[in-house]
Amino acid sequence: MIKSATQTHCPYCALQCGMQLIKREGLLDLEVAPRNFPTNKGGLCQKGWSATELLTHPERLTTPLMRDTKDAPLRPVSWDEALTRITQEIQQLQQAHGKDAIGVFGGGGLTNEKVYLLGKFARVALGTRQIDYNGRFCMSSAAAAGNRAFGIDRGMPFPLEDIPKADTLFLIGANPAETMPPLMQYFDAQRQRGGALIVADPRRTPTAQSATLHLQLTPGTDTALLLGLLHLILAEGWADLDYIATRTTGVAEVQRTVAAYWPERVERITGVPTCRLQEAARLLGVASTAMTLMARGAEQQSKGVDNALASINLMLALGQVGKLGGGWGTITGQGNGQGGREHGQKTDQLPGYQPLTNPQARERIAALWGVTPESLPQPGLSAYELLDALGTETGPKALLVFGSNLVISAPRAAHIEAKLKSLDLLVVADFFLSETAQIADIVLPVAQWAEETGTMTNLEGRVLLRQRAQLPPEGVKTDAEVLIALAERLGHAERFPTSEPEAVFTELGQATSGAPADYSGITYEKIRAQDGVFWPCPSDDPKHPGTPRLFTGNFAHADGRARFHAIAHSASAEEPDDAFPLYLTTGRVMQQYQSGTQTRRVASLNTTAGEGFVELHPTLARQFGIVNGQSIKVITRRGEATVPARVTATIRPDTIFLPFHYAGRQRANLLTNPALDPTSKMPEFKVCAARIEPALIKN
Ligand SMILES: Nc1nc2c(c(=O)[nH]1)N[C@H]1C(S)=C(S)[C@@H](COP(=O)(O)OP(=O)(O)OC[C@H]3O[C@@H](n4cnc5c(=O)[nH]c(N)nc54)[C@H](O)[C@@H]3O)O[C@H]1N2
Ligand SMILES: Nc1nc2c(c(=O)[nH]1)N[C@H]1C(S)=C(S)[C@@H](COP(=O)(O)OP(=O)(O)OC[C@H]3O[C@@H](n4cnc5c(=O)[nH]c(N)nc54)[C@H](O)[C@@H]3O)O[C@H]1N2
Ligand code: SF4
Ligand SMILES: [Mo]
Repeated sequence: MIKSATQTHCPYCALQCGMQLIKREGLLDLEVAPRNFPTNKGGLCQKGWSATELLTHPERLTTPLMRDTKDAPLRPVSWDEALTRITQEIQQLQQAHGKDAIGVFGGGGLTNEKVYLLGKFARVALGTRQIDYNGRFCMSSAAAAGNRAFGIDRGMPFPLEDIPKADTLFLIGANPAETMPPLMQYFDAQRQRGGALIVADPRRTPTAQSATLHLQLTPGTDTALLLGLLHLILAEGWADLDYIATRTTGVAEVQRTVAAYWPERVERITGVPTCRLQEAARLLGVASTAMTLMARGAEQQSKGVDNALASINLMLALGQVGKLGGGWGTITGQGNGQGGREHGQKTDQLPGYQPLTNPQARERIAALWGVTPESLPQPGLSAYELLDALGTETGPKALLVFGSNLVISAPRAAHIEAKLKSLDLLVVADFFLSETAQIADIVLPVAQWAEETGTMTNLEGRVLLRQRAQLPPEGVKTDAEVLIALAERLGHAERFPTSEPEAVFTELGQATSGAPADYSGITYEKIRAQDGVFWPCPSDDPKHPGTPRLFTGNFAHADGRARFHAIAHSASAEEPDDAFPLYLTTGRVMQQYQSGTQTRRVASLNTTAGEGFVELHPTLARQFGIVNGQSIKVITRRGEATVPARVTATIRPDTIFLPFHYAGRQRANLLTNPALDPTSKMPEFKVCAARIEPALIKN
């Protein structure tokens, strides 16, 4: 007998598939059932289907853990003991070194309510400028480009239902067949309508295999490819001159720069044959509707912002942005990757996408929070810079981590692991003993997605409601309860009156009223009634339905026009040479999620994808006498990893690929280069130089 059926969403990626959680009489485990939600339409991937296994997992943390000295093991303690020690250490460190001695690291998997509370906690209860989050490693390049070109960043400025309306669809550095399987139904519908799909990826991924045209470019050469396409489109007269004249500025400079990217030159840089480049330009140029979707392949580079801007230039030149079935978007990654970058856990930002440096925004938010504008800190360091500064003379001496497993996911991970270990105090809130929690001084056990309510903003900018299906296990608190308890102990009880999600959401709405990401007209009731509400949704009209499509009339810049950006191709921060002759790139497999804390604990996922690997081309394998399955050492200037070889003709012969989900010696981030994009501060996860050799011992 069914006791309850809760309408909610998956705990993992930004598609935030709708699902139901069924509780049956006499059974402990919740059961996942389909839900006819407008985005996934009942579909879920393997990760979504198996998500409830983690609620009752035997390794679930149900009591705070603490170590008394750096060498002592973690031991169970009461909440009171854990919170008292955290409070005392924070106060001592701030007394000795100033407010910025405490750092906070958030995550794009946290609900909007938690993101909002975390940002407020850092600025008000801690008074520190040192807060940033893992979305910096995920969405920051596309976000910066959207802001510069359109005046606002909403990953997809249109709903998913527009995808099938594109005559030509261009996917750049995205592998949704593995990273968002239910999304593929939109691509299938687009193909069935007779549309063309172009995929730019150094690997012939399952996504590329379904494409009309695959551009198998050299890692790190996206800008050159995109400039080459624009060169051809302008030369062939396929640009929309009316649109350019009435809706954009800055094209002249772009015309000058792309002149230097003739097809043969672009072929030399990218390895993409001229005939394929010409075919791609034609498919885009003659289409009446063309849409570009980009993801981490082109964004996680030291020139990720340039790559995104170059692809926006292309869609602007074709007059596609703001057209139904056309446009430019990025495929946001983490569950709340979109909302996570809007509500104040970014170091330079107040809720609603308001700059922390803007005097009017500071004044408004300070008034709402009951503090003076002067007391709000200024921006601090970006994620990698913050981690790199830990334990230094001027850097934070303590770090509170909510929703990230940095020992696995940060670039140059061995260095970051050493930095984390050098801290006076490392606090990690998690539901499992992640690799980062394992080295913490204090670990706080928190509730999982099915045990708390809160909103998430999906990849389309649609604000959704996750609803609690059952209470957390005894001994476990929600992240919000932890933040409120700490704020109280730090003497700020009156400014943090509640951890109750709906009340926090109302405050978040007030904080964002009139801001770019305006949530003030959104309520839990409206989300339930409408299957989600697209921001902006201002409160001046209580019936405001939200805004599924942006840019149909105007862009968000003051003059209403989009900006072209003149860009030249530049090399990646580290190119192959004699000592490190191969390109190394990294990414994902279908069965594992991110740092793997969750999915490596799900038996059905881990039996098929429980181990890391390095993909390499048969030609390369022959050259080194390597056979499939053999243990391989992959070496870069940062370190070495040991993984089994996966020999496959789907990868370029000059490139190797490692998934980043695995721990220990299989960690891809032992190898990666933390070179940062100058604007977005995104690390170059997708390109560095490597060499390989057979490993003597097994990994
Ligand atoms: N199964 C699964 N799904 C996930 C996640 C997960 O961990 N596992 N994570 C979620 C999150 S947070 C994110 S951000 C998204 C990421 O989703 P995607 O961006 O689709 O995933 P990635 O595998 O990181 O990268 C995509 C592709 O970029 C290619 N690539 C590598 N280098 C280059 C390059 O120089 N240029 C170009 N054009 N392409 C390149 C890779 O070969 C890869 O196929 O997935 C989300 N969904
Ligand atoms: N080499 C390489 N490295 C990469 C990437 C790549 O493509 N290549 N991709 C980057 C990208 S796009 C991303 S998004 C990052 C992601 O990497 P991480 O930031 O490590 O992300 P997760 O693995 O999702 O980490 C979330 C951790 O928080 C816990 N957690 C989940 N939800 C909550 C919650 O609500 N509250 C609390 N307190 N804890 C929670 C999980 O159990 C897990 O331990 O990795 C980046 N690193
Ligand atoms: S695609 Fe993403 S949101 Fe949907 S079930 Fe899979 S992991 Fe969950
Ligand atoms: Mo991500």
